[in-house]
Amino acid sequence: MKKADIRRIVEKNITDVKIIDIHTHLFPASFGELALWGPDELITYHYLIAEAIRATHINPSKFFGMGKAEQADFIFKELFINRSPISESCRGVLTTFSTLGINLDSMNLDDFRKFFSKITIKEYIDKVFDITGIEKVVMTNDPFDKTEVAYWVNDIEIDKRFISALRLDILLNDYQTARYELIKMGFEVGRSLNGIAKREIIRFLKENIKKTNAVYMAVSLPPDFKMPGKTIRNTLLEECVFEVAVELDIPVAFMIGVKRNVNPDLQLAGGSVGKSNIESIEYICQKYPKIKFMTTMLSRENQHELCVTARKFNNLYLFGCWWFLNNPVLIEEITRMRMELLGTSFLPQHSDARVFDQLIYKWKHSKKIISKVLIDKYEDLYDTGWPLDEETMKNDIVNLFGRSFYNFLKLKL
Ligand code: HDL
Ligand code: ZN
Repeated sequence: MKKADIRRIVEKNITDVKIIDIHTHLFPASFGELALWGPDELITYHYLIAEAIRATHINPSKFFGMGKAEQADFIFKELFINRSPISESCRGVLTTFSTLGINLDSMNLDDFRKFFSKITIKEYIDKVFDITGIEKVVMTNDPFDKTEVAYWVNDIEIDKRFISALRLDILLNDYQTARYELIKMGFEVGRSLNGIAKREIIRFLKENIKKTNAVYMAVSLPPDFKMPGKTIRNTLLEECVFEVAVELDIPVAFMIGVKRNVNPDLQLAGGSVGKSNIESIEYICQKYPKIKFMTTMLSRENQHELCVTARKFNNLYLFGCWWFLNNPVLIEEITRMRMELLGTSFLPQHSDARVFDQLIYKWKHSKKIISKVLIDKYEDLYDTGWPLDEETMKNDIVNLFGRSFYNFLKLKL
């Protein structure tokens, strides 16, 4: 192989690779109003709401008083017409439209809406999976979300491309609310978190994992999350969640560093980021060697120490450039750091998509950056004289876009 072949081989294999997207907020078409798609959902993504309110100083309650189409018209005019749509979230919308073959010349949102009026959601989901090469998406399934739970009750048919993950934010971050709901669901969880309550919570976890066929349990945690320590959350984690993780050999995903409602006026767009405590990760990996911990942290400042920690514990699996890190400059920096410290034993990206259309731009943008990093790393490798070959490179790329998720977590999907 010549050094000049590396670019072509990497670009071809990254273009063709089948993707497993291990963290999204997507639902199959059978979940009705929960399955979001189309230009108005795409343009009113909470990232763009935050940018539009910042740019225009519109009163948030005035903005949220508008209907969905009116909000989309407002954002489109303010961020895509009156200003250069140069932010990553704006650029993403345009990447999606142009990848779908929509001509942007008119920059007329009603024109763009016409494209979507001719296609059903099922046809569109097939089209998006086809364009992106995504094989599976992992959902975020909240057992306390009444709207979602209603869909699970009547034995709904689940599109095989959608895999479940049990999201435990309410249980672990708002136990009083969870306890109240658990009692209504028929679980015996009294005032104190005693033996009976813990057994009932374990039953709740196992029943929901079984019902949804969840492949991991996940929780997002604030920057002040600390283990060890005598808190309700830590007791629930160590004496319920981790018990189930060991018994069912199911991974636990920690997503650490989110400050919810820093500006509540922005609703879902009001969350922010804080540097978190890496010693807590060291503690859980050390104390629970049988549990596989998938971890992503939201603060850029945590990334290097997280990579080093992953070198210390082979039950720690890093994934994605989450949320405020899902920008080209940080995806490149973090992917380089991980590859140089961990080889290929991590998952560079997940989409976090809430709207189907986002899969198109989030993956197109990330593939371009991961490709650039890989070409650079392979060229460095080539210079050592190591006999690089196309098969090995292809295998690395298949791993980096999802197979390592299966292998590391021994998932038989
Ligand atoms: O907690 C999470 O899973 C985050 O991804 C939030 O859903 C956040 O609002 C988001 O969509 N980030 O991309
Ligand atoms: Zn998410």
